[in-house]
Amino acid sequence: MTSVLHYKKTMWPSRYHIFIFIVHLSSAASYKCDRTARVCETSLTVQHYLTMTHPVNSTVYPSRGKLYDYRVTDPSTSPTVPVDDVITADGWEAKRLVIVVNRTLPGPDIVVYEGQTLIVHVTNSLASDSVTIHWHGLHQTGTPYMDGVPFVTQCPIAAGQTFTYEFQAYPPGTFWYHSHVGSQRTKGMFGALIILRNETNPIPEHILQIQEWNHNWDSDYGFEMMVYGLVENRTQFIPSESVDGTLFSLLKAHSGLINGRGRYYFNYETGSHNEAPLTVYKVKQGSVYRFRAIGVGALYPFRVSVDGHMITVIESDGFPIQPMTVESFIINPGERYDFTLVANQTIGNYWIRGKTLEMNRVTMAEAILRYDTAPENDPVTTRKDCKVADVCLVLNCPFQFYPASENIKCVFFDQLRSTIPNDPAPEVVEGRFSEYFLNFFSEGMVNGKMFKFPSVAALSQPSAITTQCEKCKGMKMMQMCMCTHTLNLDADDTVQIVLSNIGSQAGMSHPIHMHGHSFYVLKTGFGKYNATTGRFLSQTEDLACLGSLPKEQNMCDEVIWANQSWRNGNIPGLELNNPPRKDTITIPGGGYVVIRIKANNPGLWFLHCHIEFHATHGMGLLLNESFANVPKVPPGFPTCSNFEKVSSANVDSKETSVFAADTLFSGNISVTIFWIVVGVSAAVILSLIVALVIVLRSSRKAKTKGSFEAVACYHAEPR
Ligand SMILES: [Cu+2]
Repeated sequence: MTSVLHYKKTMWPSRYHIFIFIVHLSSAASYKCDRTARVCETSLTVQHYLTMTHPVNSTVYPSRGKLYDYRVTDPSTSPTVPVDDVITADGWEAKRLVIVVNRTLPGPDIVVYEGQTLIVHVTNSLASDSVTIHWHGLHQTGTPYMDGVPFVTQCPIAAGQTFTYEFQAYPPGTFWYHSHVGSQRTKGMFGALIILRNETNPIPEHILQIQEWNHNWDSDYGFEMMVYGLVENRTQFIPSESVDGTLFSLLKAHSGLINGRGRYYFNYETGSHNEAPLTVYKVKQGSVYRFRAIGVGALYPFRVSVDGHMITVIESDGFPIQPMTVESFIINPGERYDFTLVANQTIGNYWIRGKTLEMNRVTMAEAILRYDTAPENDPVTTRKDCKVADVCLVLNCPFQFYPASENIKCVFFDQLRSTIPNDPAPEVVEGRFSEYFLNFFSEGMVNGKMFKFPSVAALSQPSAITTQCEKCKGMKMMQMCMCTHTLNLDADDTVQIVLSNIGSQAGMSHPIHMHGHSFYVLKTGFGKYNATTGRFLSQTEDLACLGSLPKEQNMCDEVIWANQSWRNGNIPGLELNNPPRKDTITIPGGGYVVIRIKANNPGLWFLHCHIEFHATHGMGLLLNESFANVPKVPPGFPTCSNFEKVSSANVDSKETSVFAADTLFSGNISVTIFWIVVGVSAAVILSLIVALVIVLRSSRKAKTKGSFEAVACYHAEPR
């Protein structure tokens, strides 16, 4: 605790660090569709690039918030290099290889209006990797094959190829696009996707994309280091610790970025840094602004605040909520929070701060809120001092308490209320209600299974899948099974899912993202905490794990309610009238979240942790939603297959058909339709046969034997 208070006093630049920073907010390459257009069309090119590189002026270095050619020895008398043309990241001069869209980090903003058709041509100009683009938060109703998940909704776009996405811009709100292949997202392949409502006089707005940054680690590197030994300078690495005392991660960030810009601090306590340029948000005194914050990072949640200003959160993941005014909010990878800010302070510069929840390290992102006519200087503002008489509200804590000494009160996401009229949670209807328990494990598992992508596009080639979980039987690696883990949902059922984070591997919180839906958040359940120190004490008692071992030693592959009377939706404390909706929700370590959807969007929807290397190493599964009703892919939609030569003798026809059978006959309605079709077909065929027999008998008398033989193939008799 002491260290945090200490950082609070000293980690921000002192008055000795007043530099000039000029950065334009949006990339010049941003795309905004005309309001009157029916169809909006744009192109994205994916390529490798380097940080701190100018396409003409070569290598650059930062000084006093500007960039200079590496040959410049006296910046005060030399021309600057345009900041907009350079991916600065945190200004670290040893260039990092990035994978970016249209040579910018983040990629260009895409801004369209609700209901427009968006067409995006994606060209993969990488030399070797394949890519896809997922449109995070969009429901893709009627176009599940445009969801951008490799080997689930489409074949990945190979190097040199172009794929065209086309879908309806729905729902309206703050979204983003990103690669869904490996760790490309945190190598830089992402950008904002804003779907505007058709409203008159919207307030001016800004986009705030926040992430951690590392000079040489990406998620792949971090994961391998974790698995095979994290030693640096002959010293074992110490994992970072969260506010509640639980271990966070070994993944080390050097800095944080807002809209692709940050700075590297040599020493947080003295405030010395590399003078890299930051993102500047310009505001006019007296005006109100909407900020669209997007968590685009790999792993760490950030607590976001603005010096001298309160934040009023009005929307999350595209769904409006009753406004909640707070000192700060916590945003996880994949989440979005829209907030309004009133520029009601003295004209000047103010820090926008994002700080991770790490207690034994400092990782922070910063940007500048600059009032019109304010000097182009670094702010000298300080963070709000939370006091007993003036407690700070923090929204979306993944734990129950901050230490009492911090004078912070947590507001949990499930305490928010939707402002959408007539949008209650889907009801429990007998026979049409299913409840599932999904336990997310730190090692990359859901209910003891590590998700394995098929080697074909599952949505359009279901019968070619060979990685079903049925094949796991007898093939478990230790206690894990790697397979295409799938949960079948019946059409139009009310589906309740209890997302949990319990068992022997419970620890850090997991932000879980569902494709194809915005679920209703009904309840969050926490473990036990010490209200004074904020330390985590024990896991929730609301859930139990099958097996003989106690929860803390149990893998918790099968979770149930501790009190069986809670089944069928009878859980105390559910908000059913105005629950907030979301597509990414954080499950607290040792706790759970109850969500509901109506299974009314046929498709194959990935449900996964949005911590990048958790997802790439198996923490996810597919919701196989009324597969029989899935819209057909457009003509000519690409297919793909494994290149391995498989003899027909090696094809396990029984197991191959399991997925197809589950998917084709997954719902009661589908089964009914199937039997109706079979019955009608049989009747038609029988009628045809009877008619033919009558015709043949009558013609036999009049025609030759030869002409009879010509149709005799309908008879089973040997000739
Ligand atoms: Cu996770």
